[in-house]
Amino acid sequence: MCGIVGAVAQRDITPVLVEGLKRLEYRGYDSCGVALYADGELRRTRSTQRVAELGEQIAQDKLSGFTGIAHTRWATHGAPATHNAHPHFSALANEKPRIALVHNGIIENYEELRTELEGVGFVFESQTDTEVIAHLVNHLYSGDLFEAVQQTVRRLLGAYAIAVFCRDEPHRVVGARQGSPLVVGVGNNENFLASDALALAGTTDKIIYLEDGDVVDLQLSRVWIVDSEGKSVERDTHTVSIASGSAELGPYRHYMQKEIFEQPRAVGDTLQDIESITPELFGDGAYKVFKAIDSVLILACGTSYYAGLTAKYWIESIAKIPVAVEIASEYRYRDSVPNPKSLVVTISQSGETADTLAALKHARSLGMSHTLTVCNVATSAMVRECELSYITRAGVEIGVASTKAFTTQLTALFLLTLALAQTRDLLTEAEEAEHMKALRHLPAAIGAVLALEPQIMAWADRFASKENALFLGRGMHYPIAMEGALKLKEISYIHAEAYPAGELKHGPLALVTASMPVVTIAPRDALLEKLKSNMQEVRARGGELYVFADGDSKISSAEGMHVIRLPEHYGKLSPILHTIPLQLLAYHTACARGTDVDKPRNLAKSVTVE
Ligand code: HGA
Repeated sequence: MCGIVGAVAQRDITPVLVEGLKRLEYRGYDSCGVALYADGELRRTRSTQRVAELGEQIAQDKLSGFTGIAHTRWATHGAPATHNAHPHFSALANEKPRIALVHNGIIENYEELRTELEGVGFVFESQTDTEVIAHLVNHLYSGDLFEAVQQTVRRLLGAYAIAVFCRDEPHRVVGARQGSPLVVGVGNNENFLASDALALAGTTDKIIYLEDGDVVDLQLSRVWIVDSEGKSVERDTHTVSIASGSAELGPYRHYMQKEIFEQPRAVGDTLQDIESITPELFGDGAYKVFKAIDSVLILACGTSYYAGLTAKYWIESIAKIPVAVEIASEYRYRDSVPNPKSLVVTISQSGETADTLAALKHARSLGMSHTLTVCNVATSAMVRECELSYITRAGVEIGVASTKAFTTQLTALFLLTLALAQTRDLLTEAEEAEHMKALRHLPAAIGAVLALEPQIMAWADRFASKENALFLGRGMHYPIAMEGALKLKEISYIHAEAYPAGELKHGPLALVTASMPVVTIAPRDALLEKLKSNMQEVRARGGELYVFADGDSKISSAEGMHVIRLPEHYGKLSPILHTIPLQLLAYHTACARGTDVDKPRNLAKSVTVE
């Protein structure tokens, strides 16, 4: 989603701003822009092309300066067009622009503010909600930008991270956040702002994570933060190491392919040489929390939601604790019956997913104080907000369609299942040893599934000409079928739906014809015989089956039935292995259709707006 970079320095900071935007590019955006202070005035370059082209345009425009802000925009209000791209300027009538501003998030009361500001003479150039903030800062400005921004944010409803600077105070950038991430990068006689520390890799590794309600004043050798009450606050400075190498594509065609093939490493790293199961893997005090709870409420969105649904099968079967899984954006707006003894588990790759963060806060406001997050970013808001956490070690995930983040989430959730079972004396030493053995072997088992790529590519060529597909699974493989369908629709734009196979005859069978491929996840588990009957229902209607079977199941290819065999059945961890071929099928189908695999249309990475 949108990205922010800002800087106040004594050198030309254009390269820092452009490089920062490049590092945030993978999140998806539709336009970008940079504004700088130069020769006594504000100047900007904006583009609906890629950041690389913006860089060229900046060079042509001879734009340079010591103070500036930059942005990648993923439109929420107003079409993706140059006039809606950030930075937005605000000028008083017949004057040159005085305020430049970039914004991530959504201002909910923008219409009312717009009417008010138009009433006092401000002229709007865009359809964005953002532009009202720029004019409001200008309206409230009386010589002190920091003061004006503090007054401005008191009038805003919604979510925002902003960076703003003023022509009349050129050695100052002011930032503020509420519900959208923003960090300060501390430099040597220069300071920076960014929506993610990743943007500042190579510039500074000294990072301050701002909290909701904070407003920060950045000057050359001063970082001053006030909280939502206007009180001066100290926030810790962290030294972060950001592996810039992870952004290299290496021998792969796309980041998604690279990330699919990184899964043995990512899952292995997530298991971190764990010798045995203990609740403390989730943080100090986890044992007490796990003892105190009587149910689990999982809150998540998209792919993470499917990880949560899989975990429900594991936790209820192994730890015997009732689990509810809710889509975060729905949960926060519905009347629910809160259980203070529930463990609230949030799942988010970035730890900044706006819907999930809001759902977490909502659960807490209902009196549920036991919170745990499974997250890929140790420094994220989600980890800071939760009592307990497990950090997956997927590494930076650049492809918008999540792959290694999903399988590492599943790995972490399986560990959580075992820790919960142990706390309830439902895990014998022998069972623990057996599960640990399977977990340790998991990276190698994933490697064996990845070797099926050539066979899956052959299927993908056939899928490329389809417009619809059905995915079937049963039991704990039903959420994997949903994830497979989501992957296919996200990147190949083929309409795909998933059903628990037993539901076929209750409706979707009406869609089955020879032109509808039916992807079936067929592990050798207790439901296999039932599943085979469901497959017959498809065949009897002329439907074409594409079956991912386990090596030790007796399903063979026949007319209208194509079978790819995975290694032998992998027990409770089978959903992780069965995810891999579905990722490869989606990936190669998208390649065959020539879509933009890493940046699918209309989608963005780390969804930081509601
Ligand atoms: N609402 C603003 C910013 C959108 C955003 O943060 N996207 O991630 C706009 O539409 O320009």
